[in-house]
Amino acid sequence: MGGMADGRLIIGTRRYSSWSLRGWLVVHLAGLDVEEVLIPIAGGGGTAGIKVVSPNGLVPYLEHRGARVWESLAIGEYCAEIAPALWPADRVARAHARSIASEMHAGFRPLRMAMPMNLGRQARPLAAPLADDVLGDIARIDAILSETRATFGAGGPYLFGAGLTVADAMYAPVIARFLSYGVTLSPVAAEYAAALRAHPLVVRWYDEAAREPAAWQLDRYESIS
Ligand SMILES: N[C@@H](CCC(=O)N[C@@H](CS)C(=O)NCC(=O)O)C(=O)O
Repeated sequence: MGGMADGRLIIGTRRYSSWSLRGWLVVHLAGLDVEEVLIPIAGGGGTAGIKVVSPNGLVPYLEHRGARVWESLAIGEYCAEIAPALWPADRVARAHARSIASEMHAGFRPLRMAMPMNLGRQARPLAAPLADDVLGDIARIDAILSETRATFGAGGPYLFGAGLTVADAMYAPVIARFLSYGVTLSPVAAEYAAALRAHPLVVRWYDEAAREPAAWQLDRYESIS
C-alpha cells in the first residue's frame, strides 16, 4: 500500500492467468502508474483472496484514480481513453479491432478448455488428437490474425502495424497457448505470433512468470499431457 501510485492492478499467477496478461499489457501500454498486486490463483475460479477484492471475483481488476474497472475488455477501453493509440486511428481499422477484440473476449471456449495457458510449457503438443471444435477455434483465430495483418498491418509487425493495440493484448494469451502446445499456424499468423512473443512487455511477463515460486504451480495444469 501507500507510495505515490494512482491505484492498483490486481492480477493472478503470471504462468496461468491469461486474462491478467491482457489487463497488464494494456495498463503498461497506457503507462498507468499503478501498484501491481499478484494473488496466486487456486484454479477453477476458487481463489478466496480474489473474491474479496474484485467486484466480479476475477482478475484482472484495476483501481485507478477513483475508477474501478473489471473485465479485461473494459480495462482495455479505459486504458484507451487515456492512451488513444491503443485503438487504431482509422475508423474502419478501429471497427475491425473492436470486433476481433470482442470476438476473443466472448468466444473460443473449446480452445481455452483444451489448452489452458501455461507459460512453463514449450512447444509440446497435446497427447490426444484435437477435437473438431478446438480445430475450428484454431482455424478461426488463424484466419482473424492473417486477414487483419494483411488488411491493416502494413506499418509494422503487429495486427494494426507498428504498435500494440487492445486487440493485440486480447490475442496475446492465445498466442502463448499456440506456442506452448506447438499449434501449427499459417505463415502469416506464425510470423505475427513470433513478433508478439518478442515484444518487450511480453518478454517481461514471461521472465517474471519464470521467476514465480514453484509452490504456485497447479497440478491441474501441469499434469496435462
Ligand atoms: N471475463 C473476465 C475473465 C477473467 C477470469 O476468468 N479470470 C480468472 C483467471 S485468468 C480468474 O480470476 N479466476 C479466479 C480463480 O481462479 O480463482 C475478464 O475478461 O477479465
